[in-house]
Amino acid sequence: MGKRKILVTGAFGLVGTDLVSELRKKYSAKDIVVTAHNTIRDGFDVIVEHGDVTDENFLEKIIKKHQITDVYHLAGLLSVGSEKDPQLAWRINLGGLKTVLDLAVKYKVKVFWPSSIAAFGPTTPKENTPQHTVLEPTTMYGVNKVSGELLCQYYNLRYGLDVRSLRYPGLIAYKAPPGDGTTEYSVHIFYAALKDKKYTCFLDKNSRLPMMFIDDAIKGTLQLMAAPPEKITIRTSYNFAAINFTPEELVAEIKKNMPEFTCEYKPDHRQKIADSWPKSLDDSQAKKDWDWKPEYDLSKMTKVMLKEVSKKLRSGSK
Ligand code: AKB
Repeated sequence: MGKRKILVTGAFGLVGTDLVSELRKKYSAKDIVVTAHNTIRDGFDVIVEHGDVTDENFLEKIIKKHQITDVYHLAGLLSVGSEKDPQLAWRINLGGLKTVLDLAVKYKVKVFWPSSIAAFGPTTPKENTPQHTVLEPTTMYGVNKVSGELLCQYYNLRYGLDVRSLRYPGLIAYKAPPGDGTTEYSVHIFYAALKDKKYTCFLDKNSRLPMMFIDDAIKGTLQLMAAPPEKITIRTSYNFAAINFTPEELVAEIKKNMPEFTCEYKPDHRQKIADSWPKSLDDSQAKKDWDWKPEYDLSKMTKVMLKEVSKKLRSGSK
């Protein structure tokens, strides 16, 4: 494998922020390019290109200029944001992906694109959801994810494109603020616990969902991208799992460290989205193909989140 030049879109989001820090341990600052919307401030010691990632000319210019070999295409709207504006979600989530895939074929670039547990729907088996199963999501975000997965597989079959994907569960991270998603209650809760000692949860206390600490997610993403192509047997998107818990279980874990913390539950429109998703996933294919193994359980993740979010709040950053 020759010298790699990496492009990350959506680099300022929850996944992108941690991914770029981890990539920086392996690659020099001049070998990583991130795209940023014009309004976003620069925050990394890597090359920042300002522009709109759905603009094909902009992306093509960057890929050519920096001779990009690998793209992590993370830019997109999450589940709640997509329900607010389904037309925009289609344009960004699907239109953006199609543009990246077309350019990747043209310039022989390797692609990572995140799918999500949102690809599943109410008719999918909820427990230990298999890799190959019913995909009938009822959210625009989920429709984008299933369409995107099929598009990735098609580009691999039709054009031989090396595109790889993971069905991310709810991701819990502290470096970047949470986006407009459903599983994001599990990030907001830490800020509220440390600032106000109380939180009002927008999901029911018994809503069990698949979740993962960000360090595991980044480790798995880089492992998948580093695996030899012959090991990749799934070109739609791999089931990817670590832990699963309910809001009530997370609250109990936070209370072990902060007994004064209280939480009340006021489920809103986001409950319907959560109810349409699985409770746990079978990720044996990822384990078999590229040795996937998570490290963080609920207790370890909670301790790190409390420590790091508290440090962040003390330092005054958001
Ligand atoms: C969301 O809740 O929208 C995301 C996801 C599970 O893809 N965190």
